[in-house]
Amino acid sequence: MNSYSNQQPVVGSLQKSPELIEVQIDGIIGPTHHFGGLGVGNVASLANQSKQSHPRAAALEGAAKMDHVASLGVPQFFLPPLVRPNWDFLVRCGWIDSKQRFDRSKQADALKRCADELPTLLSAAYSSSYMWTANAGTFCPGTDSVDGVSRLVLANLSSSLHRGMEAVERYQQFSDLLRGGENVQVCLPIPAVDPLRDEGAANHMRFAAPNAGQSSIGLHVFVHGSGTANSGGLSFRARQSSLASHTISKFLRLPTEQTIFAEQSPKAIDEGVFHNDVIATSSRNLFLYHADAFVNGECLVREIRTKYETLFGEPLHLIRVDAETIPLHEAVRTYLFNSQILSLPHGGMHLVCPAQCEQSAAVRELIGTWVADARNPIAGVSYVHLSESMANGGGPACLRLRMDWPIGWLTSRAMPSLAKYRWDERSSQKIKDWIERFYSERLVFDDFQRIDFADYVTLAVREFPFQA
Ligand code: SUG
Repeated sequence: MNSYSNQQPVVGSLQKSPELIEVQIDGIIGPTHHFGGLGVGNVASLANQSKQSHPRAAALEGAAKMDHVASLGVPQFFLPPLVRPNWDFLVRCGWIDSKQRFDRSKQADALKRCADELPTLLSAAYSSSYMWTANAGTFCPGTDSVDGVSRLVLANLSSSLHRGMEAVERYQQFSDLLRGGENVQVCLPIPAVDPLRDEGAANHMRFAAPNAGQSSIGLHVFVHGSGTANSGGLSFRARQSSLASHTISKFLRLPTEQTIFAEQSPKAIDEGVFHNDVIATSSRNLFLYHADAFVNGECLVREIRTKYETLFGEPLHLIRVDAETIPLHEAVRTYLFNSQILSLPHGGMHLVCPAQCEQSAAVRELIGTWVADARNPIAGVSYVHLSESMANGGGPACLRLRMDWPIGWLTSRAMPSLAKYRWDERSSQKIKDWIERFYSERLVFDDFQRIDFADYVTLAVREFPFQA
């Protein structure tokens, strides 16, 4: 076994692709979407624990966001929901014997006992957290890696009880999505152990030249939390470890001059910044960040700027938001930095912000100044309602994995699954019909202990119109 035993066979020949296109891949919000209070350091999830959820409205909100992004001319894809409850998880936690896992009366008994005795585990087994696809993994196009191979490394999500189970199923889905792709590997997560806890693209930013045709390389910034617990007696634990970020950068075969590591401010983590994408974001030549996001923030920004200008010979647009303008807690409440920055096909960038940003006068005005300022690439803004996902700490950018694909993939006949998972008018309508048919309007924790409910939500996912 060599040191890259996690590596999958390379498909196709080694060839650098000259041009990349940014695509968005959203996870469909599942029929068991609920408020389990499971999000580590996630203040919205903790505050809304046990409230009644609205799975149908949640899934339709997610679908409306995809409709909107696709209508802007941006390539939009989706991933099917996963089957929940996750019986493998319940077997491994000892609630049902593996030989009896298909026995309905044993299942019914397991659900009831787990609900009574360790409800948190049952909530995790039913979680729809796979919907936040930004945490699925970290992608690097072959244009950036020293061996010219594009890689997606799935995230182990080992900080969270309910999220650590997503990776294997997501690995299968991404392998299907990218099947036949030239020179690409979908890779299993790095080991799911505490020192290697990895949260995927939510803690990663890729900077690039302003126009895709100019230069295809990228500058990668990996963001991690502090080593152990937060300093100063603070309460939330960092989800991404430094060792995981370094391991992923090596796995992706990135050259040192295209890699930067940054540390999240413990104070920000403690105010609910459980992922970097809650407080900073980027796209190509734009860096949008809160002044209190990082340890030694100004030093980091200088490093990013210097490396960027050396690599691309172009200025980097920096937009810094100070605490006096938007305090950390307001940034977290409105999820301003979790807006999606889209590069539109005819030029310019467009922000897709949570409706909470529009409802805050200070944030709305600030966004207005960015749009009006012709010196930065932001040309427009729209606001989307994601009330159910937001109540679990998931904004527009959490719901999607952004990937810079070689442009040829979009028309490649060798990649049949891309058409299957493309979000267009036809798939959108079929999926919305399926949501209307199967999703309940309201859901509370007690539903989880009913075997007929478990059967029903399992059937719903099996009837999803676009299966792998
Ligand atoms: O991991 N919420 C998710 C939200 C993920 C947001 N993603 C990004 N920032 N990219 C999380 O904390 C809450 C589930 C619950 O409480 O039931 C949850 O998992």
